[in-house]
Amino acid sequence: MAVVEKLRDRIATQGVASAAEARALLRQVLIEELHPEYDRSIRALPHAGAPSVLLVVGVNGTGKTTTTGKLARVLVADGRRVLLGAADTFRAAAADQLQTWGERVGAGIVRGKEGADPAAVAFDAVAKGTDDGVDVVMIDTAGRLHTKTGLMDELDKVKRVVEKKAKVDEVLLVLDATIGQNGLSQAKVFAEVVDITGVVLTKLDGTAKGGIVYAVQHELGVPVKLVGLGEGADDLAPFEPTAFVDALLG
Ligand SMILES: Nc1nc2c(ncn2[C@@H]2O[C@H](COP(=O)(O)OP(=O)(O)O)[C@@H](O)[C@H]2O)c(=O)[nH]1
Ligand SMILES: [Mg+2]
Repeated sequence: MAVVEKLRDRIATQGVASAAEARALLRQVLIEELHPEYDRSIRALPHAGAPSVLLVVGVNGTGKTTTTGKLARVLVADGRRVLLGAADTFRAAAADQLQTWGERVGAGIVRGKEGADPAAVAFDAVAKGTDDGVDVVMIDTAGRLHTKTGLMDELDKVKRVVEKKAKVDEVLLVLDATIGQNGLSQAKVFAEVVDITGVVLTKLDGTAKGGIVYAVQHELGVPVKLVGLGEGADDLAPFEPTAFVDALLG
């Protein structure tokens, strides 16, 4: 609606004479509505005596662990020392999956026993990262579709406990682009629990066009920072509004 209203306004005031001109205006408005001016950098620079801490949150299956692995790879390639924290302790397989990513991209891992307290594992990871002098600690969290209250308590606790040790620089919410508008309600629930600093929109390599970007940025007031374009280690890219709109318009 915001896009259509703005476009209608522009067309009326600018005396558009052809379909091509209207299309060019549509492109312009679509790009503007994505807020190209937002800061989309990932805050992953260490502080004096402490690593930067990134928390990765979202519903199960959206791509949190995969995104954690891919982003760790980008940071390692950038020359940073990265430690992963496996705070998804509900299934041993979840920590195994993260460990495999760590081995693949050259990042260490801290994991607990199956069923361990996620907040304790997150704390241990940040403590070890601080002792070892790493640059970045990335915490992969569990995201079961459980009750909102349970989710609130757990995530909130993870963040609070970590903050006893170091500042949390980024809370990245991972959303699956293929689930459309459902992503918006998920995003709202998470935003009530923790202050989201950026969104990662995954599975944009599928049939999804990712129109949810507009609603999510508008509702949360935080930028989509990264997009997932496949299951491979290199399939993560910065979100670029102009390129996104050009792909959208075909
Ligand atoms: N096609 C595609 N698949 C992805 C992407 N990101 C994650 N996946 C896949 O989605 C599934 C769930 O990912 P996972 O990281 O385990 O999700 P988590 O439960 O949120 O940790 C896996 O099969 C991933 O390979 C993406 O950007 N594109
Ligand atoms: Mg996972």
